[in-house]
Amino acid sequence: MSKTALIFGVTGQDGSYLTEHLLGLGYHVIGVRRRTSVPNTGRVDHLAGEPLFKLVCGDVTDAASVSHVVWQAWQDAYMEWRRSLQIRPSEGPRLEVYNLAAQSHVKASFDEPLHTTQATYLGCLNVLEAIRRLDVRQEHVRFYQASSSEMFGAAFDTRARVIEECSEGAIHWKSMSLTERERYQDESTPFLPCSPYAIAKLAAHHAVRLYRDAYGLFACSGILHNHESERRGEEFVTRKITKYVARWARDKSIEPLRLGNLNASRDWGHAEDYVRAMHLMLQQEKGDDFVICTGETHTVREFLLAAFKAAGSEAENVESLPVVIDSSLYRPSEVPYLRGDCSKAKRVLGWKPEVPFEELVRRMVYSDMRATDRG
Ligand code: NAP
Ligand code: G4F
Repeated sequence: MSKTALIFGVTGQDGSYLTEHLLGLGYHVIGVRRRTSVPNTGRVDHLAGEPLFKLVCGDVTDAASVSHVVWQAWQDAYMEWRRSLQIRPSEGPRLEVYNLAAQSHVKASFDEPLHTTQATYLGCLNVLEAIRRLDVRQEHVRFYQASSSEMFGAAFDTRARVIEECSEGAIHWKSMSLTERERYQDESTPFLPCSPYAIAKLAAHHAVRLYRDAYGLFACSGILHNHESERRGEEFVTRKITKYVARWARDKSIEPLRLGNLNASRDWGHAEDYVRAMHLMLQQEKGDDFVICTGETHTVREFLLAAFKAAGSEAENVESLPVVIDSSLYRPSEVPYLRGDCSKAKRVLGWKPEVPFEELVRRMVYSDMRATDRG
């Protein structure tokens, strides 16, 4: 079958990996980038010469531009299908729409709650509406929404207990008295969002379910736990750490690294693994929601130690590292503990993560070391 993909958020970490994955599968890929005063295409510039890839301009907060881009992509998918009919019979045109666009930084969402809501919730609604108004049968247009484990927030309201135990000293989340049900987040875990970003993502998540139930759209939400990579934005904690460690490995006299809460625990996987899951969700018989994760959790402190270790440090605790705690980097409200259970994705999609924690950290540190050496 001839397939065309439209990716909102193509210039981001996941957008670039998803584009590579889909091109590898023979898709025509249309990437939507927003107009910026300086270039924002660094993560996809290497794909510029690909015959099956093109970039178009659009902004998810602008309903007119979204509906034009979606309509044009559907025309492209239709024409592509007509052309492919001369070569092989086909069931019909197929357009897959991936909405990865968002203001994705949690701390920034406390400073820009309205902008975050517009990009992260209304952006998704604009795409859903544009698809609904195409008025084509659901097997022809399929939709993926980038939902987030951040929506779980303080699921089961573990927050108060975590904060209490933490303030008493060196108690790590993993030794917390979590019940078995609280230990992992899966598709049935309640949501208790703790940031404007998480609230916007949850609103979008519910909109996807509504459009699936009310209008019969083929729509999926991937509830993805944190995933990082060599292309991760530099303001997220993992990349901030690996970038610093790479510089420190070359010059031990640099200013110390300033970080916020080291006790938060995250389920960190590699983005390349997670984009495979996005694609698999749209190949099923019906739209559904899936948690995507590794099932392991590590504190920021553990990530920090692993990153320094990858650069040759033998430090066993953070106190002997060049790190200072900066309270201005704490969030007004924090998600203390994330650890997913992706049994459903394993069973239904046949998906599993390939990159373990230590390898993820090593890959990021080595990549930043190479970049540091290049200057
Ligand atoms: P990212 O690197 O921050 O990429 C976000 C993308 O959205 C960028 O291409 C950005 O464009 C684009 N964008 C922002 N506002 C836009 C607008 N108004 N119109 C059009 N495009 C806009 O994020 P990511 O890590 O790749 O994550 C992809 C998606 O998954 C996001 O929705 C994120 O919230 C969600 N998610 C991420 C994780 C994770 O751990 N990475 C986990 C769960 C969910 P610019 O390049 O111009 O800024
Ligand atoms: O790297 P982070 O900013 O990621 P966060 O907040 O978990 O959000 C990421 O994952 C979500 C999925 O769960 C996505 F939906 C979202 O788009 C994004 O990709 O922070 C991770 C942890 C937090 O607990 C934070 O308080 O690290 C802690 N932290 C400590 N010092 C810091 C810092 N975070 C940042 N960004 N910068 C620091 O200096």
